[in-house]
Amino acid sequence: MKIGISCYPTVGGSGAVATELGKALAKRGHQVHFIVSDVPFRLGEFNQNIFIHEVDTVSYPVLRTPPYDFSLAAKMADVVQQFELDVLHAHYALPFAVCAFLAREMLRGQSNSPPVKIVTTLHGTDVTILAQDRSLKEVMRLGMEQSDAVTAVSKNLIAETRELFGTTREIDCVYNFVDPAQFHPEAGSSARSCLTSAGEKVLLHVSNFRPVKRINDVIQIFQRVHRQMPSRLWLVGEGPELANARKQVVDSGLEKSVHFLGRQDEVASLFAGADLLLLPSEKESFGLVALESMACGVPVIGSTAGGIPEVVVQGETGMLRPVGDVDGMAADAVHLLTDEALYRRVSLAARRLAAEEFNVERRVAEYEAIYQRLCRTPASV
Ligand code: GMT
Repeated sequence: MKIGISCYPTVGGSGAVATELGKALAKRGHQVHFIVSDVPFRLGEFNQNIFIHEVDTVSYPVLRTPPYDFSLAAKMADVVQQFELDVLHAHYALPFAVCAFLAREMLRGQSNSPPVKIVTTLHGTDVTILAQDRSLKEVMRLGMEQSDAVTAVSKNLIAETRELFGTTREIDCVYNFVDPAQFHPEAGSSARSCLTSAGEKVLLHVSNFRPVKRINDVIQIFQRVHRQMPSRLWLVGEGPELANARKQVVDSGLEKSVHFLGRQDEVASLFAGADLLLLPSEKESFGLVALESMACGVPVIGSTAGGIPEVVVQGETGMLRPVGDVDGMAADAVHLLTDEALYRRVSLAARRLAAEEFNVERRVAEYEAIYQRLCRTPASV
């Protein structure tokens, strides 16, 4: 099949999932066209089935901001027509689903082939944050209604979407996935030997440092653990809460034990070098980082927000507490780090669950089945 993918290419879980999906589809012999503002950050090595189409924007003094969404829709239409795409897959409802709809409208009546099928994947904050704004909500509703299929990355996100939009439309749950050959336990991690001394435990947090990630809680949990055992905290990523986090670390006197590692493209070895992942988020539709961490055999200490309990099995592959319970999360972390047999059991179970239940092959086949189902049915327009 010929599949177009649009996503945020430079940061965040939705871009990572879209890129890994494109790579996996290309390996399975599909022709994949990324229609994006930039080269996706996880693209990696050359694949002859992958094509990148960068969106150019127009600037003109009358325009206060370049109309990126219109340029994207035009580029989508161009690529659909030129390469005769079967499917346009929008990762994140805004703007991608709506731009895909515009592109299909622009091509209406221009060829004898059936209109391109639109698949929209809801990733989380498109529903839980952006759609809280009434005007954006209605634009997003249009994007969903005009999609031939809508998927969401967890059952919890489907429930939230149904409740917020009052819709009963079919939404397929396709969980995020991981490649266990890429994310796996690693003996003698170089990150660990550079950044820690013998006998120290490593707690890791990876995010885009948005308020929903509760970085303040991450540091508070670490502070409590640090009081009880030699340990380090690795903070990976950047975003609006970074400055506050730096201040909190200094105010807590933890500068020597907390490492701000900034944005990293190659996160697998950082996961593999850690003992625990901290994910105390306020909202989290799935928690791709939790899955990647589990695949590396690193248990998750986190909150019960959103879809996290669908990924992290309480007491088996990690430990979860209600949002904000930093004392409980710190106690769980200490418990896991001090009971060797328990840690080994949880770490093995985490690795197994990630590699089996959330294996890239299994989940990509689900997307493939959706594309095939749509392309067999008559067009919805
Ligand atoms: O976590 C973020 O803020 C980034 C966001 C994104 O859209 O890139 O991630 C969302 O999509 C990921 C991939 O499906 C999910 O694993 C994350 O849980 C989800 N983030 C939230 O719901 C906050």
